[in-house]
Amino acid sequence: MTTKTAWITGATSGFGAAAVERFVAGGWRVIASGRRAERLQKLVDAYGADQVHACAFDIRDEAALRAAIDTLPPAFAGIDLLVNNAGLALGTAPAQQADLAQWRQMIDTNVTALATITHLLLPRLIERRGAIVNISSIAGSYPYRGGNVYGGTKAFVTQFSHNLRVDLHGTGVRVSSIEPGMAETEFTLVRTGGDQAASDQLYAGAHPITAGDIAEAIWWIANLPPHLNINRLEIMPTSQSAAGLQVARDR
Ligand code: NDP
Ligand code: 8X3
Repeated sequence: MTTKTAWITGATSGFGAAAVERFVAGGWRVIASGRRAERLQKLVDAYGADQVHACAFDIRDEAALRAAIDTLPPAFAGIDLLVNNAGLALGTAPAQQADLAQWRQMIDTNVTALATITHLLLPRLIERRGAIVNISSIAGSYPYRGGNVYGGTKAFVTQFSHNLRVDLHGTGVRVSSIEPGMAETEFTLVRTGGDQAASDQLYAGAHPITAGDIAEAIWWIANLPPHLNINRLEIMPTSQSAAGLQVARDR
């Protein structure tokens, strides 16, 4: 059996780092990308340069992305799977008090960069009859206070996934959207600007999804028989459920 290659974005922590570990354990080669070069280097040190190729760059930087693609070592140049995982939420303020720069960063990362890397890798994915797994979120389906632009970016990811499937009809390329609920990673630390206490408090006693749970879901989707496509997979911790509409009343 030929060794398969996955490009996992956002490989320096959380879901992405766990996915690198899962795919390497399963015998795949992995291109691991993210901004924090030292964390990527640790993956190369742990698993070896034959199995992990590190690409340290900001995914919003199109020139850096193109250079990373153009300089892939030959063994990593054919791509069977793109895991579009790099992303973030910034802030929890309601729209009327939110920071416009944070909105732009979320759009640039979660939407523009995700679409750009997908576009640039499509020829290679079509050549290999490969797969795309996009990491969306329940925030794209269920509105909540302070979810404003973050939820909007994830609604894009979900619908982009469905539309990609239609355009790729007949190519053999599979496209999936995974929509996790509350998961304990560095996500809340990033969202709150480094507030570890807020992050700990959010997850305390909630038995949230783990990064390993999502890595396992990505692995399962990617290794299904070629005639099966998971269109969307919504996963919540048992402790989380959707609740409600609100009513503002005259006083
Ligand atoms: P983490 O913060 O642990 O990981 C986010 C990853 O994205 C990091 O590896 C980070 O790498 C990378 N990233 C962020 N911005 C950039 C950038 N500009 N360029 C390159 N890489 C970038 O969070 P999660 O693992 O939880 O998040 C992974 C995905 O899952 C995100 O898309 C998130 O929206 C989504 N998600 C998370 C949920 C949760 O509750 N945790 C639930 C549903 C979806 P680096 O900083 O090194 O660049
Ligand atoms: C992360 C899940 O509910 O915190 O996408 O927005 S949530």
